Amino acid sequence: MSQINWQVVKEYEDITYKKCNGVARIAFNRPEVRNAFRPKTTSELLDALHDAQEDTSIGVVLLSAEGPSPKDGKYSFCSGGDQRARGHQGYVGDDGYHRLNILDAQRLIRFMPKVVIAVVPGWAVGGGHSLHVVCDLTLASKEHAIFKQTDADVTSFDAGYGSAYLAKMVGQKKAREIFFLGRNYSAQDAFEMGMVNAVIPHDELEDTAYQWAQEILEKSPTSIKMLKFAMNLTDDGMVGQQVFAGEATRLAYMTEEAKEGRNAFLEKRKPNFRNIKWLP
Ligand code: S0N
Repeated sequence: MSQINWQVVKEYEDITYKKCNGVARIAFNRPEVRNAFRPKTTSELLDALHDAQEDTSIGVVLLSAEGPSPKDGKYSFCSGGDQRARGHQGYVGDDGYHRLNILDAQRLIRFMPKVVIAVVPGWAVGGGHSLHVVCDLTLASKEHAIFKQTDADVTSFDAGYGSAYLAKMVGQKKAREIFFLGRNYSAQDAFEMGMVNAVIPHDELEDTAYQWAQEILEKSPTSIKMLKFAMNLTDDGMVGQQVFAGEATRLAYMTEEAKEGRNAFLEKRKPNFRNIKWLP
């Protein structure tokens, strides 16, 4: 029995959202369709991710899933875009418009100055596979996790992080195999390929993820976020530089010279930086 005292943050229809002791847990909650996401699911996911980003008490986000399915008892993380919500041009929201908002969620996970851990209790398929790829770490159920790419079966493909970043992670040949053949891979296979950090007995998965989060929370927040952004930078081009540089600017704001620059402007005088050392 888990000792984690999760507190519900907000009630949603397609996800659950809880917090405990510096950790936010966001979980897909459509297990009857293997936790496929429709535009509503993604909007709710974005709302919760924004909240976790803004909450200064939160350092780690667990992206997980409820389950098992009431229909057949199978576990899933996420099976990607809900094929029933697909219209002529893509995934259609309640308002009738087609949305690509899963990509907003991917970017938020990628650029969030906090650690996001994919906690994979079962199927991670299609866009669900891509979500685990974009998370900082992945922990997978030894018994139930299955990784699979069906994008080329349903002509709904992630030609962004889900494929290109996967290739950086597991190598070009393996990534092409995963996408071109669409086979099932166990947690152990995924671990050996380098896309899963640890294979965990199913009953211990959530507690282990929480424990990993607590270990991360012992570290210096500035170090963790600068390291995350540094590791993203080379793959993210100018946007990666922008995100990293934003944090450098934040650190610069905390210096004496930043105070002098601001004060001089407000006091309508020339700034005096002559006392500031030009450090070697
Ligand atoms: C997950 C799979 C392999 C599980 O197989 P299993 O265990 O045999 O279960 P099933 O009997 O197939 O499924 C149980 C019930 O769940 C429904 N269901 C499962 N997945 C989906 C789904 N994705 N959408 C809707 N329903 C789903 C089944 O229909 C079944 O229902 P009942 O009981 O009523 O019959 C297997 O289910 C599977 O292969 N699922 C489909 C996986 C898939 O192809 N996903 C889409 C892949 N593409 C994306 O996700 C693209 C994402 C995307 O949105 C995107 C990406 C990049 C750029 C832009 C976008 C964008 O468009 O926004």
